[in-house]
Amino acid sequence: MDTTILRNRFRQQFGTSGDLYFSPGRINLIGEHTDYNGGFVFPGAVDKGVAIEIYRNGSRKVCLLALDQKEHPYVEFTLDDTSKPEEHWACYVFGVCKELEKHGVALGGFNAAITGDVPAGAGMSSSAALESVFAFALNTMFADSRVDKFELAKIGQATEHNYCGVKCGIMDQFASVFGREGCLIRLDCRSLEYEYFPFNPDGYKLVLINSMVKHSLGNEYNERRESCEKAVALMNREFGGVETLRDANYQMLDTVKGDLSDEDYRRAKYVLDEKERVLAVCAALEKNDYETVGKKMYETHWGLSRDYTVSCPELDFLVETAQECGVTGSRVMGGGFGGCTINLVRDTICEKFVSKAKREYARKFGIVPEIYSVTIGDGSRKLQ
Ligand code: GAF
Repeated sequence: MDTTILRNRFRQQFGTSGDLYFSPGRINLIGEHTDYNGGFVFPGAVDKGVAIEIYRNGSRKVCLLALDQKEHPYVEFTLDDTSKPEEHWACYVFGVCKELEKHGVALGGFNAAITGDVPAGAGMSSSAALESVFAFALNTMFADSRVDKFELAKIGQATEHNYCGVKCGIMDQFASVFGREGCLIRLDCRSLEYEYFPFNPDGYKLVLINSMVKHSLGNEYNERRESCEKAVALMNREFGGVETLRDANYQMLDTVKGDLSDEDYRRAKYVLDEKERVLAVCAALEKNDYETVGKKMYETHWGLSRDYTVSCPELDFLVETAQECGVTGSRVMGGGFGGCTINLVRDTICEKFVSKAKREYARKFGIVPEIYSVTIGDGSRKLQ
């Protein structure tokens, strides 16, 4: 990312220069809404993210300038404030400060300027990138990097839970902190064991299509999580040992079906289905069998659309268009309710698919979707 503007604006605003840090957004090949259910996910960091310039100011004040915010781009709070700022974007930084302090980090005040190139609301985790970049930078500056990377990811997640109203899982922050160039991360969200998985599918590309329907996770996301928790509580009462849907199976779920609403049952069933799909994708990737990977991606999409109900007509249309074009795999990516589809596309049909998707989508919805070809990059880091 070119940081020239960031540097200039920082100097203009604060009259000094500081250090630069970067954290990326993420993609996820498969394993959606499995993270808070103790399951597996398959994310990777991208080459787009959030960059900050930051400088200790020797006071207790935090002064933030968000270059990409049109309204209220400048916010100040102090480290002693107990209520969060009014500007939603600043709550992410406030939350990270509070969560780092809970980890015993003695923060001092700082000035920071923020910019990014992850499209907001596209399902690529711009918020996790923002949390991670501050967690990483402040840990470096005020704690000599004493807080380990697992805790940094959890600090981002706790920020979402406690200051931003989203009861998210760990996937996004984990991918942002732990990303590695050219690799997907197979992450077990129960144990946090993870493995880097070189991903360079010969003859295929990963392409994101942004429906431009802005997703914002909140109540609807939290409701999905509650549905899963209801099913877990019932199965645990009946069978014991069911802490998350990871511990459940179809037979258990069917036993408690009568006590669940149809909606809750279908959501829990989607998670069990997705659990199996992720394992199937792992096996297929070992054999470079991308056709099976793609088939599972489509299954995930229709599960998310029909059972988990986190899709929308625009995303369904993009996936149907992919299917018509013979794209290997396509599905909504991330929390849903808008944002991008992720597409596994053979090189030979990529151009044709992209231009058809753009044309047909614009014709039907009157919006031209943005296209991003995916480059898998490194996680949180200090820039030189
Ligand atoms: C969002 C959340 F932040 C993640 O934790 C995850 O649940 C994802 O939606 C769905 O897989 O990105």
